[in-house]
Formats: sequence, structure tokens, C-alpha cells
Amino acid sequence: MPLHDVRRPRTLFISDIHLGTRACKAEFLLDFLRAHEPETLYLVGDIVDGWALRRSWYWPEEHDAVAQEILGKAQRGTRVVYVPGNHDEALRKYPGTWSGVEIMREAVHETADGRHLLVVHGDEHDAVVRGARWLAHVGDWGYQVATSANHGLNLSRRALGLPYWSFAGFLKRNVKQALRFLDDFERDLARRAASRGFDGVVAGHVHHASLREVEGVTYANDGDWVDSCTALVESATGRLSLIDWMQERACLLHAGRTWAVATSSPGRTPAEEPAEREREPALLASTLADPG
Ligand SMILES: [Mn+2]
Repeated sequence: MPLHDVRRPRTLFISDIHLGTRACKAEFLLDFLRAHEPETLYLVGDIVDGWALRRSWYWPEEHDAVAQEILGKAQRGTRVVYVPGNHDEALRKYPGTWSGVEIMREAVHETADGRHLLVVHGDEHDAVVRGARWLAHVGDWGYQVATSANHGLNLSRRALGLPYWSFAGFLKRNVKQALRFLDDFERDLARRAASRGFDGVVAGHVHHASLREVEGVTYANDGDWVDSCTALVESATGRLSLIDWMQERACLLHAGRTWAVATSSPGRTPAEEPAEREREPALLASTLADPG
């Protein structure tokens, strides 16, 4: 089924997908990716969850399809820049271009209106984050199962098919603490970007989409595809905005568009996909899962 109105924004930023975990909303992401053909796509870390894969192998068809769609975009001319996060930190050791995807520790994005944005996952520079012990576990449900006092609780949550840990849930339960932490995180990243002469920073890591001015610089966070299904987008004129894909899909469906969660590649047959590329996502995932 052809998708209506494929959007061609100048830039898309997505992060915290956590492919390789059951919590990843891969089908919504696939739907989102197929509805957008950006000039540049930034993957702002925690794309493949190497920590989770190392504990137990989980790589269903939808997760492979997401990886294939990203590689397909690179093949069709999108510039794809992958800035690894803490859950895919093994890739930080391999800067360079792989299958058309540029891997780098941090990136600098110039907007259409000439602003320079630092693009980082957000975990590595940040003393605030290291101070916040619970944040190390964001997106890392299995780790919490193994170590926390909630062991029994998490086991029963797993039996019910629920994610072990959710930032949205944490936010609801600990509003004051979470908001204070988020504010510290945002200020710290914004100050670091400003001190290096940037006009702003784009990050992920905290699973909380945000776009605001902090002490004269732009702080943007593209959110996640575990709880919220959000992305940051730059228009042709350089305007930044956040996309809440669950909300937009609901509106599009309401407006009678034939937008549906895609289960097969629209307009392309498998024969058009280079065969040697097909094994790459699983190969990448197994590399990340390899403790060596
Ligand atoms: Mn992270």
C-alpha cells in the first residue's frame, strides 16, 4: 500500500530506539521512517541495545526491518550519521563510514539558517548523569532485573509482558526528582555546548523530548522509541520542531489517510534490495552483543 505524502524534511534526529529489547516500538518507528525521506538522518545513540543483546539474544523481524530501512535510506541518498550512545558504546571504537552510515563520537550539524548544533547522545560528558545512579538504567530493564531490589516485581512485570522500566512511569512517580534532574541535565549540556561556541545542542539519552532555549542556547532532545515515539525535525528553512508520532498518526488516520503500521516494504520488492546488505543488521547486532 503506497504511503501518502512522504515528507522530505531537511534533517531528522532520532535516538534511544533500543533495538534488541522487547520494549522497542519498532513497528511505529518503521511506519515513521517510511513516511519520511530526510536529506540527513542523525541517529543520536542507543539505537541497538548491545547491553540487552549481550544478556539475551532478541532480534525479531521488525527490528531487522528498521535497520534495513535505515540502510536503505543511506543507499537512496540520505546522509546517515550515527552518534553512538552508552548502550551501543562499542561502536564508538569504530569511527568511519560503514554501509553508507557515518559513525562518529559526536557530530556538528549546521542548520539551514546557519546555526551550529553539537549532536551528542548525552551520557558521556556529563557529571550530572554519573551522579544520577538511576539514569544509568534508563532503557536498561534487564540490568535492573539482575541487580535491583525489585527483582520479584520485575519478574512478574516480565511475565505480564511489560517493560521493566519506563522513564514516563518514573516521571509520574517521582515528579519533583525527575524534573529537577532533567533541568540539571539540560542546563549542563547547554552550558557545555555554549562553552565550545555552539548555538545549541541536540541530545537523547533521557528518553524525554524537549526543545527550548537554555541560557541563550538551544537545547533539543529527540526523545525515544520506547515510551514516547518522538523525533526532532528541521524544516527546509532551519526551523526545529518535535514530532510526536503516535499523536500525528492518530490525526492522519482520523483525516482518512490510509496510513497504517507498515508490515512490508512499500513500493519495493526484496529483489531490489542488494542481497549482501541483508545480513548486515543482524551482524551489527551480534557484534554489539559480543563482549570481546
Ligand atoms: Mn543512553
